[in-house]
Amino acid sequence: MTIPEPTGVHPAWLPPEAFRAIGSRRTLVLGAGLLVGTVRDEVARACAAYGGALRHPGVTGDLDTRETARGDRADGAFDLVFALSTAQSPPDAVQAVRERSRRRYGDAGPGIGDEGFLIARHDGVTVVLADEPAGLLYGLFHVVRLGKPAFGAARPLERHRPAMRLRMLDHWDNVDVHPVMGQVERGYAGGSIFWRDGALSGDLTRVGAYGRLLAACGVNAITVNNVNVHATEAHLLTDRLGDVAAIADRLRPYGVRVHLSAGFASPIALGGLPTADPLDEDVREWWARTTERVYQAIPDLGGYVVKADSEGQPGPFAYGRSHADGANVLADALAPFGGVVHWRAFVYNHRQDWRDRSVDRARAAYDHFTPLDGLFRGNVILQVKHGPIDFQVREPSSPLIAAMPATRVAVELQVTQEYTGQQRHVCYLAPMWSEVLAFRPWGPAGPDVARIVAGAAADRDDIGTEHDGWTADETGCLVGVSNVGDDPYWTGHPLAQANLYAFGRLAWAPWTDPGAILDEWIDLTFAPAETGDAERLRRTLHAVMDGSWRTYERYTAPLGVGFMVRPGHHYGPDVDGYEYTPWGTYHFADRDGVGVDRTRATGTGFTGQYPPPWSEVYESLEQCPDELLLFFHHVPYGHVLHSGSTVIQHIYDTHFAGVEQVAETRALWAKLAGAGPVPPDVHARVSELLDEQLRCAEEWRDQINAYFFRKSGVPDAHGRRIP
Ligand code: GCV
Repeated sequence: MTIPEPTGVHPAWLPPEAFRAIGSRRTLVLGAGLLVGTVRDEVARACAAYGGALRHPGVTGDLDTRETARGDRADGAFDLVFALSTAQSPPDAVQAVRERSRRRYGDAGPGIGDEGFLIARHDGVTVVLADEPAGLLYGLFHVVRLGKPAFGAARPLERHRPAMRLRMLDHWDNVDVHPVMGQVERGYAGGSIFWRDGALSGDLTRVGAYGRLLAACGVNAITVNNVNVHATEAHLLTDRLGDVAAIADRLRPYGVRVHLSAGFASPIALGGLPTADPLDEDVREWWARTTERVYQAIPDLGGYVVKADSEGQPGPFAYGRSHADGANVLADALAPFGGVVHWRAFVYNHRQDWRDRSVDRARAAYDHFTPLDGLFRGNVILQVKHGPIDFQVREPSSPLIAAMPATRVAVELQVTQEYTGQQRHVCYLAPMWSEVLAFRPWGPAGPDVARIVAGAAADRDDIGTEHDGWTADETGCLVGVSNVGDDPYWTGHPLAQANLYAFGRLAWAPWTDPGAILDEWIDLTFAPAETGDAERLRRTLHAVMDGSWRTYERYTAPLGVGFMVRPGHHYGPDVDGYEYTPWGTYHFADRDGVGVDRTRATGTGFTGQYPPPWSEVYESLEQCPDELLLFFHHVPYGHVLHSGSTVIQHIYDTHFAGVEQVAETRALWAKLAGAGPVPPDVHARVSELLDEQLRCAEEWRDQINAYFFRKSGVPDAHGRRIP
């Protein structure tokens, strides 16, 4: 197969140079199947560019016709072998690696799983061994990431398996251009790569290239439409199913399965039934029949994603039914085909009375779902946003994650930067996600969020004992809302590509250091040669990106209070924009103080949703971490933080500092102009965006500082100008 490439599109982390190390070597591929074919085609392409040789004997033992022209050279010794563990008469190096694996893992085998692989270097041959074709594909991209060192001195045996079974990106893409939300809801990278103006995109080459990028960072599932399912999009389940099948065809060679966002009221909207009551026999029958047809068209569909009773989407509440009733009817329809329902826990009252201080949006998901623990079918995955509110720059972990022991739980992250600068600001999110995944709801002795989600709580003792991580129970799922569009750089801001890459890598191995992920991304994307320039590039990109999430936090809403964004589009500051609205996102600033009292003693009682020690830590004004103080407590402006500063002075200081850091970032980036591995177009695009980031950061600084100065009357201790 010739791998089609979109034109005029940035190659992201797979430029041809990233394949140099593989492409100049002699490679043997052993095995059959669609994904083995993909491995072969990738190697063939690399060999064509860099002069290496490939051999892929066909299953019958004949040489495959797609062997490279120089395949004869590959007839003898190989530098690199990709082999399925069932391969007959493999070269000695493969036998030796198998033997090593037997000694290490015992006769029962290494437990590679259907996506894992072993890698070792023996006698000058790098061997990648997998039980299933998907493992070889992930092994290939691992070798790409390693580059030249994959072929250096002997490599010890390593076993790599994903922590999460499902590593999934949700696209909030609309088929029709929505009058308010556009082609992609909360999309900051142009239009959709799937849909354009009410129809399937005319050229799906881009979708194939996307699948390739996803496989290279470990993502294996996507949804193709928005969780807000509008009228046209509802039809993807029935008469527009062919469009979904066409997308699935493009992604299948890269091991990426497609899921569909389904509207809960589809039996009415599409089936002409008078009700969508999940306990109604006709409704059950409709879902069963419809799902059967879906699987006839797309036998490997992953399943459905459902947003119900949330922000105007229909749901089971209309019929007096529970969310378990609602999810289970879809789960039953999907079960015969091995499909899953991702049921979103983002359920809250978006029409609350702002005067009513007893209602707390942070409480909603836990209050709705914990009574249902144990009532969901085994193929329901409750998809929980990582924080209790809505992807703010700083939130505590959602207490629901730890409160559903008898339910499969997925955590949802937001790769699209709705509240973190909308891909106009540099904001490398991996450090935030690492914190989210490393949070231990039961304190230091208990499992962290990554393990709870991976279903690996039981074997937590082996963490870190092997560099290949821990064993999950094959049900785990991490979801990210995609930041991709039809923009030439995929993500609008070229540096936002790193967030997409990091999402996949953290879903595969949540323990990975965000700085190390950034290094991988830099080396692949810019494929810098080993020169002084490369070192400078790495240093600069780390200086620009490592701390960018914290910088963004400094110049926006302070101390975990959240929002303060302009309602509607959510870009830029508007301190009181949501204060007197029905959305449940308030900061309660007055002349004396600011913050939301969520304590059990005097507030909404939200702190009680956490197990100890956090229920106590968050309840206590003394113990609550500074960065979440205003999420949990309403305090006077003079309240002294652990840092020694007062709340009001902290607000001033961080807002001045945040803007200075953006200015420094811009100056650092400017120095990369005209030299080194950053192409001029990328440099220019990032420079323009940094100008905008600085403008916007100054606006945030001035509005926040002026607002709190006017409310409190407390001057800045350093006498800086506050407008
Ligand atoms: C898809 C936030 C966003 C909405 C989004 C919603 C959700 O409220 O602003 O655009 O809707 O989250 O996650 O469902």
